[in-house]
Amino acid sequence: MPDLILHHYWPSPFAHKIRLALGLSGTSWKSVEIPRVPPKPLLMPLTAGYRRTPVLQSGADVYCDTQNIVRALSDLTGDKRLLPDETRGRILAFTDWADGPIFNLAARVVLTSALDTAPPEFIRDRAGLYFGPNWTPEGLKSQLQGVILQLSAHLSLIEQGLGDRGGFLSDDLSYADVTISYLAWFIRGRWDQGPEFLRQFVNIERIEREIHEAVRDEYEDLSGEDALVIAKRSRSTSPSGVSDQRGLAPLKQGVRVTVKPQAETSDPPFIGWLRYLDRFRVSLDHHSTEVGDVVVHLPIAGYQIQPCE
Ligand SMILES: N[C@@H](CCC(=O)N[C@@H](CS)C(=O)NCC(=O)O)C(=O)O
Repeated sequence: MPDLILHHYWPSPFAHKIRLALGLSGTSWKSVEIPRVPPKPLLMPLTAGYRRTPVLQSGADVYCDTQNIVRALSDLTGDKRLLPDETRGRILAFTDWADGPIFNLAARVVLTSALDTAPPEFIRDRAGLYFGPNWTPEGLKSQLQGVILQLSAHLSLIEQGLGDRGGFLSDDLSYADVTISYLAWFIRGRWDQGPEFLRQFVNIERIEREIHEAVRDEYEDLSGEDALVIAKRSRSTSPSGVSDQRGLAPLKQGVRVTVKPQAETSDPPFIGWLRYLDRFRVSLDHHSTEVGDVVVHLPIAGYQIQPCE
């Protein structure tokens, strides 16, 4: 297996989730630091337009979105700790929910509290990604109390689902617990009232602590330029083929498609040639002068795939 290269920045909560997942599975990795806001000139040649953080590269294969990254990570490494066979579906359904509504509420709290202190271009960029085009600072502020109540209700469900030992869906800690941990890490580190707010969730705090104690951080720095050279010198190991699409008008292998998040966001569309599609993943052939031919992998859930006219 080629080295796993994580394109990320340290304060990113979604990147933190994947750093914890790499650590829990005992996988060593290379760290490429990318900017927190565009332009991202050493990332975009790899991703067919995907701009979010993190991105996992393995040679000429580029995995976007953490649900997809963690599946790839366990498939590439053979690790069974993150997603044990018997609970894989339950864990990924749980983390899909946690990354959606719960993260969105946490991001609202963090961004609303940072409205008067963070750089305005950062706030504009993130609000466009998470809240769509119609957000206003006043609207965010007036909703803050209700948003905190919602966040608390969601976390209370997780707290109720946890005992005083073991993980959320298994005796041993899994990717479900990594996900609980990154949410707590984000709320604790980026909201001034976060540490006090989290005190009501003793078992979430326990999971956060146990995961951070369990992980081994084994990484080496790599430059963005070197990561592009690695992609250019490598060949994708991804399969090709479009599986049965359950009776729908079939998308044909080789057609040019756009892929866009289903939610209302300011993300640009990602464009490439359809190479592979199964029940969970869509893979696009992508070419740029900096990297030659690479394959960009995205999850299907949460993304709208359409042939280009
Ligand atoms: N659904 C994506 C969400 C990733 C995401 O929103 N990441 C944030 C950073 S924590 C982001 O991309 N922010 C904008 C950026 O880095 O340009 C995933 O699971 O990877």
